[in-house]
Amino acid sequence: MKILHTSDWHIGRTLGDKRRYEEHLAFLEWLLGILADHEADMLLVCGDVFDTIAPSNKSLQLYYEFLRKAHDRGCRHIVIVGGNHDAPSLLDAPRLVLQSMGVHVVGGAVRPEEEVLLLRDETGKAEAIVCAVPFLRDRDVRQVVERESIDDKGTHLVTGIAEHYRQVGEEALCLRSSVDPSIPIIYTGHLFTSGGKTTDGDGVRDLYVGTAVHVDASIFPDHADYVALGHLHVPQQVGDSQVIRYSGSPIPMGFSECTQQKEVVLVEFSPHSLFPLVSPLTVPRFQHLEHIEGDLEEILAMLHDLVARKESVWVEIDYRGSLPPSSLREAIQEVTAASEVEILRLRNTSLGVYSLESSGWEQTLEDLDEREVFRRRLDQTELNDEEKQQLLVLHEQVLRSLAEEEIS
Ligand SMILES: [Mn+2]
Repeated sequence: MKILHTSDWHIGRTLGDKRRYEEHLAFLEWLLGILADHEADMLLVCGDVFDTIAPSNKSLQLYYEFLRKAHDRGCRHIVIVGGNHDAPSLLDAPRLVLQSMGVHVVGGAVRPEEEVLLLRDETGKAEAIVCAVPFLRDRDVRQVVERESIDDKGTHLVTGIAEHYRQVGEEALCLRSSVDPSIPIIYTGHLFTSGGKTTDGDGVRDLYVGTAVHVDASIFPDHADYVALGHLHVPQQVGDSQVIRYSGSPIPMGFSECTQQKEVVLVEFSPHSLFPLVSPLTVPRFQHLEHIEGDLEEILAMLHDLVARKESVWVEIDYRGSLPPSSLREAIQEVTAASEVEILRLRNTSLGVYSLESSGWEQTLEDLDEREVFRRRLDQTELNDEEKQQLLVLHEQVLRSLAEEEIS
């Protein structure tokens, strides 16, 4: 049984004013090739299929066409779970139609027994159990308790998530012993496990706002033969375990990920063995992103090198120096004009970057997250520290409830 594990496609993602459909299309075509080359029986997509809850028609088309092609080329089972970026109802809507192509969708949490899928080969023989657990929202896993503090909420949420996995695990074990004790049980998840690596600005939202809600890998049942995770964009195994892994995002979400090697994970179970062979496969780079920083001379030298490569490069520049933006732009344009090098973002690290006030330097809201904007706004008020702190807590609560709200 060969399984490919991937997550965090974020179809529809943009970078600056650049749309990234071509990269996604190239990745999905590549993935079809990999599925065929390895004769994979199953594909697991562990959340954040789309970048937003209301993906464009173009994004939907990429997704559906991929599913159809993967099915046509012999991938028997495709299991898709929702992430925090996905609208569960959007993923779930075509569920019955997709089922006929061996595509199993769990967009949002359902009862534990409904998340446990028994998958059969073409002869009807059971070949694997997949516990298709999506991103778990607060309302999925616990009762709201009146007057609880934010810390309590976090603790209750972690307990709720652990309890959900425990119940799913019980169902799965029970099912395996009644069907065939030699088939693997595979779990999915879209969450942040303690100790996980992230990079700045990789778009990994703090899922459980205002709390230090990171679940421990011990919430995954001991009998799990493989745990396929999504949410973190850096490919990594969790702790010492070879079989609890994040595949990471297949394309860099932003400049902070531009030097990262992107992967999908091949997981192979030989017959009657519950110890899989796990091999990460490198995803090619479909668009060259480059982050450069330095003074004028250094920046221009690096740009010259990039221009000489004669390939499309999207560049983020952090400039250190005192040239006004117009002169800097002019100097840069002299080098990059008529080349395939495009500057998507230009910042001055010694001037104004951390100020919202116009300094002549380009700064977009995209450079900041909502907390940072709010914090800066607070700094401009006459409020005392205690008042600021209270407002920060309230702001966190608002963000948290927004993140939990179902938008259909
Ligand atoms: Mn993601």
